[in-house]
Amino acid sequence: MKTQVAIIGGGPSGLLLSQLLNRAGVATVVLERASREHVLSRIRAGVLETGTVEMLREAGVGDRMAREGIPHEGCYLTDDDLMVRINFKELTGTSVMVYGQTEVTTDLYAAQDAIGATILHGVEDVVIGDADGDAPHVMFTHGGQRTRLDCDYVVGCDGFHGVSRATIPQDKRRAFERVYPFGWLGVLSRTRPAHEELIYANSSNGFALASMRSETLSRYYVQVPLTDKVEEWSDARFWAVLKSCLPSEVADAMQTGPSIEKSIAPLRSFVNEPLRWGRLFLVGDAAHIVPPTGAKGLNLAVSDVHYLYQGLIDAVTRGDTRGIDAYSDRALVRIWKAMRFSWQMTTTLHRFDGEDSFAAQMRKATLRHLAQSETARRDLAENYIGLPY
Ligand code: RFL
Ligand code: PHB
Repeated sequence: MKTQVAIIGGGPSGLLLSQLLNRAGVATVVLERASREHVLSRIRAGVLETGTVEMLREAGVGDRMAREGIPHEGCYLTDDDLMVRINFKELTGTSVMVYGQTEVTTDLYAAQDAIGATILHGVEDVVIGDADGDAPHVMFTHGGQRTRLDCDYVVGCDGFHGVSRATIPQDKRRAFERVYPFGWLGVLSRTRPAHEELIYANSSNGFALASMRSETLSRYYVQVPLTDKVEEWSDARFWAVLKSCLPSEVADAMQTGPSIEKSIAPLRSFVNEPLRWGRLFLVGDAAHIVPPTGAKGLNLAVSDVHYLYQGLIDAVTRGDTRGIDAYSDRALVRIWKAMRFSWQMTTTLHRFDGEDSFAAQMRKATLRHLAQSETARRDLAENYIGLPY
C-alpha cells in the first residue's frame, strides 16, 4: 500500500487531521486498533473551545454541532455553598460549546465516509519504520494479513498508550510528568442537569463536577482514590457523595436516576518533547496528557492539528517544509500554557490525601479571591475559553 500521510489512531485527532488533509487533496490512510463502535462508545470530553468549534467548521463538520451543541456563556466554581460565576461572555466576549467528544467523532467518521477516506479498523501490531529517513513506512496486521504501507510522513494520533511516541529513541525525547494521587469517577445518567451551567466544586468532601450533554443527559464526576474500583460505587453511593460536594441549593434540587455509564480515569499531566522525530509527528494524547479539570485534552489535540495540517499540505504538495519544521516549537508553547492551567485548576479544586491544613485554606482563599476580583475571573475565563492559536 502507498499513501502520502499515514495516520496511526482514529480518535478525534487522527480523524480531524485526515479530514483536513483529504479536503486539501492529500491522501491519507488511518490505522485504528479498535472497532468504530468501540471508539464511539468512549465517553470523554464535553467542552469545546471557540478555536475547536472553528476548526471543526473548517473541516466541514460543524452543521450538527451548530444545531445540537449548547453554547455556554459561563460556568461556576464553588466552595461549599459559595458559588462564583465566571461570565465568559462578559469577560472575554466569547463562549464555549457543550458538545460531547462522542458526537465530534461521530460527525468526523460520517464526513470521512462521505469523501471516501481510508480508515482501517481492527489494525494490530503497528510498527513504524525508517521514520528518521526519507522514505518511512508502517507495517501492520489487518484481517490476518501483514501489510506494508509506504508514505511520505507518519503522524502518531494513537493516544497515550500508542506505539508512536515509543518509536522515538529514548535519547531523542524527554518526558515531563506529574501524576496526581486521585482519579475521577464519572457517571452518565438520563436526568435533567443539576444546573444550566457547569459547576466545578471544591468542598470539604473533595472535588465534584456537574456537567451535561443535553437537557436530558447529565455527566457528573467525583474525586476518588486511585485504588477505588467502579464496582465499589453503587449509584446510591455516587449520588450521596456528589450531593455532599455540591452547594446545598443545587444538591437539594438535583434529579438523580440510574447511571448508564460509570468509569474511573486517573489524573496525569504529561508532555513529551519534541513532537517530531524525522518524518514522524506526534499529535494529541500521543504527545501530552492533561488532567480533565480544565477541559483541555480534546481541545489541545485539535490545536495540535491546527499547527500541523497546513504544514503537511505544504510539505506534501510543494516540498515546502517550513510549516512542519516549526510545528513542534509552535504547538509546545500553547501546550505548556494549557498544562499550567489544568494543573492550577486541579490543585485549586481537589483535596490531596495527607495534605496539611494550610492547603485547604489556600483553596478557600483562591475561591474567595475569584469571587471578589474581576481580574482573577478574567484570567480564568481567558484560559477556559481557550488561548489564541
Ligand atoms: P485518543 O482519543 O486516545 O485516540 C487515540 C486512538 O488511537 C488508537 N490507538 C491505536 N491505533 C492503532 N495502533 C495502536 N497501537 C494504537 N494505540 C491506540 C486508540 O484506539 C484511539 O482510538 O487520542 P486523541 O485523538 O489525541 O484525542 C485526545 C482526546 O481523546 C483526549 O485528550 C480527551 O478525551 C481527554 N479526556 C478528557 N478530556 C477532556 O477535555 N474532558 C474529559 O472529561 C476527558 N475525559 C479523557 C477523559 C481521556 C481519557 N483517557 C485517555 C483514558 C477520560 C478518559 C478515560
Ligand atoms: C464533561 O462534560 O465530560 C467534562 C466537562 C468539563 C471538564 C471535564 C469533563 O472539565
